[in-house]
Amino acid sequence: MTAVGTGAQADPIDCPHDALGCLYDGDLGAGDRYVIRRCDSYDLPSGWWDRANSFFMTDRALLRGWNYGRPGESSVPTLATLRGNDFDNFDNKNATDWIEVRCAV
Ligand SMILES: [Ca+2]
Repeated sequence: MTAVGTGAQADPIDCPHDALGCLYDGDLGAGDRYVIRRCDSYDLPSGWWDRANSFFMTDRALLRGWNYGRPGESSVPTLATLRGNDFDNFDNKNATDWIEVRCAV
C-alpha cells in the first residue's frame, strides 16, 4: 500500500470506466480497491467487511453503506448521503459490511 498525505486524491481515477463505482481501503480513492458493478443491496465479500474508507461513484448510481448491527438490531448507515461522480470518504470508516447501489432512475 502506498502512503499518501492527508487530503491526497488518486489521479487519474483508479476505477474501471465501465464500473458503477469503487470502494477503497484508504482515504479519497487510495489503497486497495473493490469494484462495484451490480445495482442491488448486497454484502461485500468477507475480505471487505469493516474495511471501506472511501469511494468513487459515477453519476450512473447512488451509493449508501451499511454496518450490520448486533443480533436483533438494525443496520446503521456508514454513508448517510447518496452522492455521485466524485471521491469522498465514508462518514463511518472501517465499518461497512453491505452496500446499497441504486442505479440512476
Ligand atoms: Ca461492520
